[in-house]
Amino acid sequence: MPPRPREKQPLPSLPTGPLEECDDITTDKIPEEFYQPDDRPLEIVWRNVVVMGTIHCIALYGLYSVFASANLITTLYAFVLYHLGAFGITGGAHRLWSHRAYKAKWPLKLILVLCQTLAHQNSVIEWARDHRVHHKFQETDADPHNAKRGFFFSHMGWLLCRKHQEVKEKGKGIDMSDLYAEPLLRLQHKYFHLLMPIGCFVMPTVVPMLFWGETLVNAYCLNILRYVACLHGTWLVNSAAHMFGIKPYDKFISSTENLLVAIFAVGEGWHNYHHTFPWDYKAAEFGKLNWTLAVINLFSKLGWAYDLKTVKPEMVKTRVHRTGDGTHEIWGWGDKDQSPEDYKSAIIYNKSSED
Ligand code: ST9
Ligand code: ZN
Ligand code: ZN
Repeated sequence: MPPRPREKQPLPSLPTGPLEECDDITTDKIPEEFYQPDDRPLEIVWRNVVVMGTIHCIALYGLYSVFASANLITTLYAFVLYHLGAFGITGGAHRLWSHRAYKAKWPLKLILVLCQTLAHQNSVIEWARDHRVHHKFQETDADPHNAKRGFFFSHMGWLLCRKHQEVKEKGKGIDMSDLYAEPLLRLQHKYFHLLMPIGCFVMPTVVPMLFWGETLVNAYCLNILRYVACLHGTWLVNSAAHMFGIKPYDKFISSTENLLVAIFAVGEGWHNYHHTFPWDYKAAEFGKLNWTLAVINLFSKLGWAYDLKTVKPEMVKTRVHRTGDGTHEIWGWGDKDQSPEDYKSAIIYNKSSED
């Protein structure tokens, strides 16, 4: 459907006066009052609504089966697959391929592509394209899951309707040549419609039936439960971690530090840091609750992950000081987390005799 022309509302006049007076304005962010949400009706894709509705019903039955009839080993197996799929998303589609935050040798790339296929969140190339667009145009109409359009839209609603024309227009400008240059990713992208059903649905269902005699219904429903749970774990990063939590690194963006999301999303809940320093392979300042980081570090010991990029602590501190909301753990003189070295080495001008 061709995009309908949109009636433009007059923009509020720009604030005048010296820059210091406009303390909510940074040069690279759109101030709240200048953002005009697109209020055109969404074009719902009913096929996706039906598919998502159906798999959610099956997942609920799977949850019931966990307690009613499934082998304990099938539940443990689903738990392991959740984490493998999650690693394919976080370590692969996200930190390696969307952000190039580290480099990987081919055996690790192969593992990551297999795990990412197990998680079925589209091919790596499609996932990374949407994600790069999200970072570059966050909180605008060009952001595929723009959090300004509400919790449900940013969580899963965006997958149930056609994308905004701006996503496609602005997305064209995103360089994806590095990913198209990788034969493994081209292969996965080209044959995704064959690889995905086998990798995400058939294989995970067949294994419990063949190896420990699980019933087809239990094996299938628990696998769908694992798949749906992993989707929600990921979607929470787009919704909850763009709405609830503190902003120690940049108070001008919507993304937040969210501990619960970090748990479900195996280390991806430190989203205010991540949007501030997207090239950091830790996707967080610290290693707390960061299962993905632990696994990448393990592969780094093997030599399969290398060129791990991170941010100098001084640079983080400078940024915290410039744009943070004041909740950073090292915020403030005398903070319990301020290191004794920092305390001792600080330069204090016009020092009083009080401390
Ligand atoms: C899923 C993805 O769930 C979840 C991603 C979440 C990301 C989270 C990130 C958070 C940080 C990382 C945290 C990880 C945590 C992990 C924790 C794990 C526990 N740029 O898409 P189409 C153009 S997927 C440029 O059909 P429609 C392009 O020309 C779930 N251009 O748009 C394209 O053609 P082609 C399973 C773009 O028609 C054409 O438009 N999958 C861009 O509006 C058409 O593209 C599903 O459910 C762009 N960004 O349809 C499938 N985008 O591709 C759902 C598009 O040939 N998807 N173009 O080049 C769909 O059915 C459709 O995409 C649609 C939109 C209906 C949503
Ligand atoms: Zn985000
Ligand atoms: Zn990212």
